[in-house]
Formats: sequence, structure tokens, C-alpha cells
Amino acid sequence: MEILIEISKQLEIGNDEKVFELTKDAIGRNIDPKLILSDGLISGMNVIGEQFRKHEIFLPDVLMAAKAMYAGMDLLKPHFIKDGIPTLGKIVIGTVKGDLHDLGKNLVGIMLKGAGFEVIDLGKDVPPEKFIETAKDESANLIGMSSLLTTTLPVMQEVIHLLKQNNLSGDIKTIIGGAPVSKEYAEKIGADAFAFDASNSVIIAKELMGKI
Ligand code: B12
Repeated sequence: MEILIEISKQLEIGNDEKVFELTKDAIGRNIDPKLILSDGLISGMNVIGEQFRKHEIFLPDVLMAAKAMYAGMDLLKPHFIKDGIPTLGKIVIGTVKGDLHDLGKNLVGIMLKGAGFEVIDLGKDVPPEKFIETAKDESANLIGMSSLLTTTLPVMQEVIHLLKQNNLSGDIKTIIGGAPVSKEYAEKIGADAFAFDASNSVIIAKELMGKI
């Protein structure tokens, strides 16, 4: 769809105002918000990721693209969140210590909330102890961790280790995600589950609730 391609292009050049306008326009035209997200915003961010990897663009360009992504995401957010009392379970979510990437984690939070989970978002750069303390204090069912950097992946393992040490791994299940994370990695570090994107997170989180 023309407008979604345009959203993607404007995100790539970091034009947050244009992304805002076009996203608003697309919503007004009753285009499925999930499609606006996948074929507009995420599609543009994928191009950015690839260009950054090849050193064709630099950090300030990525920052501008991220700002543009947020401009669109903020408009889409209410369309993913249903009214009503959350009933499915409680999840503490955050990006692990040392990592400041939060776009993906925030998307996962929005989708889980939309599906009926209560979401406690600890933000980014979250120390392992903070995940455990909050999950304990809030009697959460799940802990969701995001890591986009390979260097911060071991922090996830620390959290899982701490959960075991505190005899909490039976009551609190862990779900992990982020670009360098895989199902194999989740198994290796003893996480209960891995999800590759926000929609998949909802399916997997529901499955995990059935195991508690
Ligand atoms: C945007 C971006 C940034 C932005 C982040 C802005 C923000 N507020 O988030 C900024 C400019 C700040 C940034 C900084 C850096 N970045 Co950066 N960044 C990216 C980029 C281009 C896109 C990430 C993104 O937002 N994608 C869009 C979202 C929607 O997708 P996602 O994050 O993958 O999330 C989805 C899934 O993974 C999953 N998921 C994610 N989290 C979770 C959590 C749970 C619980 C579950 C179930 C699922 C799940 O669901 C999400 C939704 O569908 C990636 C490239 C890439 N291929 O990922 C590089 C990338 C991650 N960055 C990279 C690097 C190196 C850096 C810097 C170190 C650069 C530098 N020299 O300073 C710094 C690190 C700063 C820090 N300490 O964190 C590397 C990492 C390499 C590595 N393997 O370690 C990448 C891969 C680029 C590259 N190819 O080199 N970056």
C-alpha cells in the first residue's frame, strides 16, 4: 500500500513530523493498525538496521529514525489497548542492564497490555535485582527481558540464576526476546520461553500462563 511505503521511507530519513501525519492519515483511512506497524514503521526500521550494519548511516541517523518510530507508535498505541481490567496475568518487563534499546520492548508491552495482561514496565538499563524485587513485590507471574546487544545477553542469565537462587522459578516464568536472542539461546540459559516479535509474545505469554 502506497501510504505504508511512504511511512517507511519517511521513517528511514528520520522525518518524525511526516511519520506522525502519515500514520494519522492511515488510521483515518481505517487501515489495520497491525499493518501500519509491520509494513510501515517496522519495515522502515529494518532498512535502517541494515544500513547501520553496513556503515552506510551513523548513530544520529538511527536516533532520528527511532524518534520517528515513536511518533507513529504513540498514535497506534490506543488502537492496540482494549479497555477493561487486565485478567490474563501480570508481567514485569524491561531491557536489561547496559542496554538502552527500548522500541521493541515497548511494543511487546503494548501488545501484551492490549491482550489483557497487566504490564509493569521497568524501562531500560534494568539491573537483575530490580527484575526480581519487582516481580516478588508485585506477585507477578512472568518476567520479560529484552536485549538487543550481544554484550548484554548474559544479564538475562543472571536474572534467571537469581530467580532460582530465591526459589522463585516455579512461580515466576521468564520470557526473553530481542534481535540477538533465539530459542536455542533461551534453552541454553534456562529461560522458560523466547518470542521473536510482539504478536508472538502474546501467544507465548498465554502459553506460559497455562504452565503456572
Ligand atoms: C534503533 C536502534 C538503536 C537506537 C535505539 C533507540 C531506542 N529508543 O530503542 C539507538 C540509536 C539509541 C541505538 C544505540 C546503539 N546501538 Co542500536 N540499533 C538500533 C536498530 C537499528 C533497531 C532496533 C529496533 O528498535 N528495532 C525495531 C524493533 C521493533 O525491533 P526489536 O528491537 O528487534 O524488537 C522486536 C523483537 O526483537 C522482539 N522483542 C524485543 N524485545 C523483547 C522482549 C521480550 C520479553 C520479548 C518476548 C520479545 C522482544 O519483539 C519486538 C517487537 O516486534 C538495531 C538493528 C537491528 N537489526 O535490530 C541496532 C543494533 C541493535 N544496535 C547496535 C549497536 C552496536 C548500538 C550501539 C552500541 C552503537 C554505538 N556504537 O553506540 C548503541 C548501544 C547503546 C546502548 N548501550 O544500548 C547493534 C547491536 C550489535 C550486537 N549484536 O550487539 C545493532 C544490531 C545494529 C548493528 N547491526 O550493528 N541503537
